[in-house]
Amino acid sequence: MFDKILIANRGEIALRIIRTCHEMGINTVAVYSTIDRDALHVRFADEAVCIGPPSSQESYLRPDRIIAAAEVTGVDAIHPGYGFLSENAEFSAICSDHDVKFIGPSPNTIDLMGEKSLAKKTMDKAGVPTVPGSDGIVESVEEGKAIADEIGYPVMVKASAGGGGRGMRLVEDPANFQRAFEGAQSEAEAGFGNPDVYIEKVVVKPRHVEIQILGDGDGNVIHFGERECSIQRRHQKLIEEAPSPIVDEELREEMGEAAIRGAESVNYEGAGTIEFLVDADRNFYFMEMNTRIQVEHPITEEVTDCDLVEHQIRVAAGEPISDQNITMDGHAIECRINAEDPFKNFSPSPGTVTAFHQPGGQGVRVDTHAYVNYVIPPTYDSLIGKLIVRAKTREQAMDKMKRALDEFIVEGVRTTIPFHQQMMHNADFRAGNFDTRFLDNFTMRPVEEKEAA
Ligand code: MV4
Repeated sequence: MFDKILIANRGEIALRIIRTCHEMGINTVAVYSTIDRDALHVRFADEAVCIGPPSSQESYLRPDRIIAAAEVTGVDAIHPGYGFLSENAEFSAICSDHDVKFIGPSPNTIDLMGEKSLAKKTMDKAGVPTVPGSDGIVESVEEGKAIADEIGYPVMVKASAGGGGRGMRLVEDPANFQRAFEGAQSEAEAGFGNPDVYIEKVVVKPRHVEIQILGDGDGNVIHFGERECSIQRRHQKLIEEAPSPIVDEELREEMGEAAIRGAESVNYEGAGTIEFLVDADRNFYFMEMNTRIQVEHPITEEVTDCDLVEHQIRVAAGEPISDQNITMDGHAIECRINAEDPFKNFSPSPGTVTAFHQPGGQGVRVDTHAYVNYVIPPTYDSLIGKLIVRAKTREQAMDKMKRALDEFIVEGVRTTIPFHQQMMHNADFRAGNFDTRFLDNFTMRPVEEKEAA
């Protein structure tokens, strides 16, 4: 097992990783930018190294500075968390060049899954259901139009280097095809330096259901059931839950088997997520694979009673997967608490947290790096905490979430807490009646302010 791990991240996920390391008796090294010098990950790690100014480009995204910190402190491994360098194949390769274990998949696997069209082909070959569409990259408008005519409109033009909703165009009819196709190509070129696009039939009113997997790099893969990304806004997830209200034991087994086939076909190592679109008839189709630990991993931990970060560390250290019999029990929900104003289009609300009280009680978990007088920098993402509840049933979990949200006090900045309170009372959400477009038809009900903020 490793003696010392460097955490190449900040915020709640850095704390999350440090916690598991310390439970495993592993020493930790934090890295931080100058604006994070008072952050809790710096305080809770055994050692900390400053890696640059606030800009991510000059700090958390600098492989050279992170490797220098790793060499100075003599770590065995680097945990990248999510975001930043977590899905950067080059960084994974640089780590292995410096004899530091990257806790995650190989550079080849990261590259393969990052190239969405190739990832889809790989999954298709492994027998994972995919959405009908082009066989890989489409080179010209004429070729694209012919494919669209064959599969039928509406179609989706997707950037192969994109993902998470970036570089995607919906085309309703042939008259709009050329504009959408060329628009997607130039957006992809501008955004990712790669104009490649591919085409798929549109899955209407899809739901986003993903399977958590873990591979040991020797062809053994297990799954931890599904999560549903219930409520999202402009591809930003706000509420996730496990299990999905539309997945029963039979569908779980089918999707789990498909995810395992896909991951085994690439000898997957580490934790990963296979994302599916699920249509109204509960057909499921591969969408993307994430090669990192995800923000919403705690809901899976709560219903499977596993520590996914511990699993990541153990497979990275070369241990075989021990837990072969994972089952889901109960229901977990996560609400993302962002420093954003839900009454003002979720506009960012950085600043000083003047009061902070987090909820507790049975079945309540808060993963956060915030504290009283913490200054939320405007520099990074707006996530300041995750409120996770777990109960026997979905209904009880929603009621517990309501209660926990009522106890959550954050003053000095606006947060998404009022949004979540309204969602927990929303009849459609409560009935499990939603899809990925739910928020298109939702506006916040204005509420009386208890007090001026
Ligand atoms: C789709 C789709 C419908 N049909 N593909 C959005 C994120 C990117 N990973 C893929 N996305 C979608 N792909 C086909 N063939 C609808 C979406 C989509 C979506 C998916 C998951 C969660 C939220 C979404 C919001 C809008 C569109």
